[in-house]
Amino acid sequence: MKGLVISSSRNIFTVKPDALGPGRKETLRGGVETARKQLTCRIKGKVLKGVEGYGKPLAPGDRVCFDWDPGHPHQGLIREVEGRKNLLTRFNRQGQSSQLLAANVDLALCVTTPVSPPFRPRFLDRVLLQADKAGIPPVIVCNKQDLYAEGRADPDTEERLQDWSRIGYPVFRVSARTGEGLGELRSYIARRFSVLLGQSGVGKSSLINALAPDLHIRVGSLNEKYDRGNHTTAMPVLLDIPGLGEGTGIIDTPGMRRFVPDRIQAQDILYYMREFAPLVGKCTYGLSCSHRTEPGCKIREAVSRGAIHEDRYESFLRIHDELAGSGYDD
Ligand SMILES: Nc1nc2c(ncn2[C@@H]2O[C@H](COP(=O)(O)OP(=O)(O)OP(=O)(O)O)[C@@H](O)[C@H]2O)c(=O)[nH]1
Ligand SMILES: [Mg+2]
Ligand SMILES: [Zn+2]
Repeated sequence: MKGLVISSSRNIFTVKPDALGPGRKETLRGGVETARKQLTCRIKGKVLKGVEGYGKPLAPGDRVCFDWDPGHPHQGLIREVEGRKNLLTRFNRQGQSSQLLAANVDLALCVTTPVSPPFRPRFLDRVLLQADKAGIPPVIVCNKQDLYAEGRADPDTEERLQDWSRIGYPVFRVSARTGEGLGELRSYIARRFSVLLGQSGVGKSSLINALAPDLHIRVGSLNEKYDRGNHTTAMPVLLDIPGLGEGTGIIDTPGMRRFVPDRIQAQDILYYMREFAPLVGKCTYGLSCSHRTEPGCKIREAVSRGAIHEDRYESFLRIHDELAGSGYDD
């Protein structure tokens, strides 16, 4: 039997079995009713082939093959994960391992706010880097537009949004509270699988509620409120959103305080920063240029003529230093 991973907590996975065709009801214990439900699954044996080296080996969006668990009635044993189209991860400092956030998605919705929590462009630059590395097209969603009217918004926000847009990222300005801008976002994500990413409190879960008020999912998943500052029990979860068209799904992820890029070597960052990438290797010192003090540096030249925003350059320097110093690259 095959199914879709909805969420994972420790070594327990929630899997939605594929709908069974006519005449195949009996193969799924409990009949067709079970086919629509979510099943609790464990992994057969100790490790899942091909996905060693991760804290939790499966992410929402993974497709798995499973059998019935002889030891646990109505539960499954996962024996295999199907090849992934893509995989979004981040580096977990505490666990010193990759944390899987989402698999097989079409879009990464990177959520930010002009204030409350404070606008943090550097956090977003890290998320954009990771999504581009994973080959998942990122989209920027600036939520809480209603706060502009209150005059509390960080004045840098609009400038950075325009710059991200200039370098090729779609930008949506929305408010989960007033509904502003949600129509466009709704049509953009319809019939696709997206993952929501962002700091705690930017309104990821509120956006899901606003985008799909008619959600028919388990109340537990929808109402589950991730404690800010305490992410021990929080986990990414896939929500089915049939109201936006067949095949629409969103993976809600726990709010993160920091985003440490995963499985990217310091010297490769520039390949995944869109406006830097065409300049790689063009400096006078070629690939050995650190883009800091060397004469004939094309990156710094691009910064001074405005082709690279100063703040993106600053993001590059900081991410580089963090990855170069951490020693976990593989
Ligand atoms: N003013 C305003 N507040 C909003 C908006 N969207 C969400 N909020 C508020 O922001 C707070 C956080 O919203 P959540 O949806 O829980 O944020 P989250 O990103 O899911 O947070 P985590 O689950 O901790 O990662 C709540 O108090 C919301 O009511 C908005 O568009 N405008
Ligand atoms: Mg949330
Ligand atoms: Zn250089």
